[in-house]
Amino acid sequence: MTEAPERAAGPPVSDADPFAHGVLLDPEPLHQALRGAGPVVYLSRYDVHALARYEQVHAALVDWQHFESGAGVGLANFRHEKPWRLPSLLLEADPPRHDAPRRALREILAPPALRRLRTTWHTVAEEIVDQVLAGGTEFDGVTALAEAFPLRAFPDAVGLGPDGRENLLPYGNMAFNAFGPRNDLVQTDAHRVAELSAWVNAQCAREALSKDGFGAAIWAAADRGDLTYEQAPLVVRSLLTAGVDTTVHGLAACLYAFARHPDEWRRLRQRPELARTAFDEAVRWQSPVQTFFRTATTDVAIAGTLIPKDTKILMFLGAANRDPDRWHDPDRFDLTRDPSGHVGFGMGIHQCVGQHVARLEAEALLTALARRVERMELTATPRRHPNNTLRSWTSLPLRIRPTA
Ligand code: 8QM
Repeated sequence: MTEAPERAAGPPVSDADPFAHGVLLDPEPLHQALRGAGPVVYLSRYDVHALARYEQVHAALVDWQHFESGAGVGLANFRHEKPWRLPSLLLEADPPRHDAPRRALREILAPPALRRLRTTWHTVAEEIVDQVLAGGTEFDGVTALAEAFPLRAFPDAVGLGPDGRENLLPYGNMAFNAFGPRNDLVQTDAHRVAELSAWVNAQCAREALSKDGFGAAIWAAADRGDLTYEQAPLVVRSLLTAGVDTTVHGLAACLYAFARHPDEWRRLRQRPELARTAFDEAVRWQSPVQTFFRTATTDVAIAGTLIPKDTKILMFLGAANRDPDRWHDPDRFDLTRDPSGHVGFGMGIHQCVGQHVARLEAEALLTALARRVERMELTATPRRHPNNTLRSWTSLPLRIRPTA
């Protein structure tokens, strides 16, 4: 009896480096090659199996029983390597330990809990847009809008004090690099790990937080016994790690999309209620979080390829979000499509718990812009910033035409 040929041959092998600067800055060519090579590709450089097609990425995301998060969702396997910080109780945990923190945070960030933020954030967004337009019609969309708005709205909503907020983006950049290999991007920030971690950890204490924010709500969940007092500060830390850079680069993706697609901006201006769909379509199209790993809990087959127990699987969310077998004309930013089902927020039990917060931020900023801006265009090539996980930007040089 001979083995089935595909089994004997094993999966296609690639020596590509998904974390090389060139690939991080322009990932689509690699994504296309990996999707084309097969449902599973072995990446020899990192000794991991990779998934780039929607079907397999989706299947791995929803199967937490075979693909665990507790061994870390980066390249490092926490069963063999010491993590750079205490593991997250949400992202880097599996049921049953994952469930109480998840339930507590889900309630705190659910749409009903966000209702009182809506008016505040629409006002903040209008102030920021007015202020930017008062300064002229040419500006950098990253600093003036994509960073400025969430950096004002979100830390206030968490209840952070006024000092040290400039540490949030560098901390996030470091944390998202840490999911990748220990390459030059990780080395560059190595001298700031202790300082930035100390600042973030200090902000998670009850005394550091206002009485009425998400942070206080997390501590109140501990008072009710929904969380332990040991868990509360780590759940606050999740907000500070996951809640800033992701939104900044999601909003930057929106600005980039609309600057490149003036017809879609016209459509949004006619129907501002499309703002949330526009944000999800931008998240699909750009995938601010590009990749995450899982670890096989047992020997498990994916599309006929054996993934050995305790080895890492790399999921290309960005590639799945542009898989032509799932999406019509996937490279097109298109407000008439239904982007739901994209895996830019993940899928399954770990799917982004802050997605309603992110959508509310996007809705506030995009509707404020839609009211004041008739057209936006790029005046120079936008610049991306390489990060091992995030598709991030340093500048989007924009020129806008204000409404009459
Ligand atoms: C990524 O610390 C955390 O809990 C955490 C960090 C990063 C993320 C999620 C959670 C997905 C945005």
